[in-house]
Amino acid sequence: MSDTIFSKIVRREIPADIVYEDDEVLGFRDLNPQAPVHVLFIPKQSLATLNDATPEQATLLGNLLLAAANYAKQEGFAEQGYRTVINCNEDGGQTVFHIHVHLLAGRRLHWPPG
Ligand code: DGP
Repeated sequence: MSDTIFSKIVRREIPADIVYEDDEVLGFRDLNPQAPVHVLFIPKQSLATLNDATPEQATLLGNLLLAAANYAKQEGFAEQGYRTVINCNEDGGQTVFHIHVHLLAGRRLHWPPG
C-alpha cells in the first residue's frame, strides 16, 4: 500500500484543519473546498479505493458515513441537507488514493453533478 498525503495527515506530519476524530476515523477540511462546508472523512488505516474494501471493512465504511452524518447534526446543517460522495479511480475523479468521504454542504448542490 503506497503512502499518501492523507496518511501523512493521520500521522500529523503535515498540517490539516481537523474537525473530527475518533479511534478509526479522521475528518478534516478539504484544501480546495467545493462548498462552504467541505470536509473529508478518512479511515486512519490506509485503504486505497472503494474497490479494495473487503467485507471485514464494512463496519469501517459505515462508520465513515456515520461520522459525516453526526458531524452534520452537530454543526446544525443536517436538516437543511448535505451530500456525501466517494470518488473511485479515474472516471470517478479520485486523485488521492486513500479512501475518503466528501461531505459537502452550505449551498444548494446540483444534481446530476456532471
Ligand atoms: P478526490 O478527488 O475524491 O480524490 O478528492 C481529493 C480531495 O483532497 C480534493 O478535494 C482536494 C483534497 N486534498 C488534496 N490534498 C490535500 C491536502 O494536502 N490537504 C487537504 N486538507 N486536502 C487535500
